Amino acid sequence: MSAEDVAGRIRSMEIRGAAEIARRAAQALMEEVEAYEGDDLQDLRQRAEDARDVLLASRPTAISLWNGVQYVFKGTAGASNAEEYRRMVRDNADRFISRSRSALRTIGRLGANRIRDGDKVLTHCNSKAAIAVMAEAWAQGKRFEVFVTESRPWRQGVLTANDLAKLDIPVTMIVDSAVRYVMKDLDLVLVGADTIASNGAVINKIGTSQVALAAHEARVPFTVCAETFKFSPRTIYGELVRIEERDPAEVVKEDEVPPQVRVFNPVFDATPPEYIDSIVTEIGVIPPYAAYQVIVKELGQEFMFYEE
Ligand code: RUB
Repeated sequence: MSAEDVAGRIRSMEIRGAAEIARRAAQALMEEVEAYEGDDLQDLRQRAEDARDVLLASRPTAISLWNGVQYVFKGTAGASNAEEYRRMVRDNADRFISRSRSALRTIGRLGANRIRDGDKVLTHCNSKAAIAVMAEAWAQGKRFEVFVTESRPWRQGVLTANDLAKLDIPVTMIVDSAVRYVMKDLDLVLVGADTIASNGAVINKIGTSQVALAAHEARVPFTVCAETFKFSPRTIYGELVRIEERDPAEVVKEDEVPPQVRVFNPVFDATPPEYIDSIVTEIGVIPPYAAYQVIVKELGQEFMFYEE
């Protein structure tokens, strides 16, 4: 599939979720360079960089996409011919995809320790990392139930409810505004992340920060499940995370309200670190305040350059 096709599918939400968009972008870059039959390095480089720009523009908030793309281009500046460049992109993309899959398995194992028999867990939106944790705990024989928010306007909660029901995990769906009402009866909140800033703030599906606020009030641990490639090196440079706004028609159909009604549809929000109990990553369960160290130590030098 061309990068243009993949970017279109990311924009239309056919491909969604922070880790998945990063993996599919890496795959698309690999396919772009493989489809190039010539042997002109400059030409190939231009083709790959154009593909990169199209992919990066497809969804602005998730740093996973940017980190994944950076990973694919690692070392390619030193390629001396088209074949070497092609091989580097292919190897990097393969490595990124397999590392991201293995990170998900590790997060599942580490996060499962946080779930106890009889727990009532709440999750918001549809995060493969949060689901990996619940799937692993269930596979270990723990018995618990999960409250799933609807996650308006795209209703990713329906996907999550289906994912969990397939594993036989008992699920109760609620509307987003019922979160505070049920929170007093819950034991744990598990969510994913699109981006984690250097100060430990977590950017995830709109409404996540309200869930965190309700959890904080009710003293329910609020746990984020996220691979290290969700941490943002760009925030170390003081850059603010850009929150994507989508089409108002996702919230209300055009004929439902008169044209003078403005509809605001932000897709993500930021949960401050003080409401976050822990972040489950593939390198361990860490406090949100360790985000800076993760960025510097784990993402390493290769991510520490920055150019727009
Ligand atoms: C998805 C969302 C998910 C994160 C993490 O939003 O907010 O919680 O992307 O997902 P959208 P994962 O549906 O708008 O992409 O753990 O699968 O990477």
